[in-house]
Amino acid sequence: MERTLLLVKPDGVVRGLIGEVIRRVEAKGLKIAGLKLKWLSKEEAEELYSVHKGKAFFNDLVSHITSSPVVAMVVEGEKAIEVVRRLIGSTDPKSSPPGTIRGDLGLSLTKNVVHASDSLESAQREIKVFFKDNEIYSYDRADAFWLS
Ligand code: 3AN
Repeated sequence: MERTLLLVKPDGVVRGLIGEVIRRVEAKGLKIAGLKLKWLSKEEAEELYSVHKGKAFFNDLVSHITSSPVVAMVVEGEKAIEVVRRLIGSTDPKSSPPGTIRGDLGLSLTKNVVHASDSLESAQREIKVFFKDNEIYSYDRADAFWLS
């Protein structure tokens, strides 16, 4: 099964949207294999966003993601990376389609409610920023039969 990292960013946390994001992940049928609240250090944030180093918005990104705790989830399922990316929508919430997390819940490009890994390589790197191997669990959803 594929694993991806999904974050509720500081704007989502302080706006009280943690439950709404988790609800959508669960309702979709994906499995939450790891879950924690974590306040990132500047160094951890720079590692998370290392692919954006040097871009004009890098400092804003790091300063936003370190402005409050985030909720980090390891989400597991068939094609989880692609499925979660579709669930969150496109980067700019103003043009993200209705029905997606960003399309339904936000307006700001930097404060765009959630982050999710965009490739297997990013998922593996990003999960390590938040979770030790023994903090990610294997178990079965009771409705697994109906979702496969
Ligand atoms: P996504 O989060 O959809 O994968 P990325 O990886 O291109 O988008 O960008 C990471 C984050 O950087 C976005 N979530 C957004 O907060 C911010 N970002 C991306 N492009 C811009 C931009 N042009 N101006 C400001 N912030 C941006």
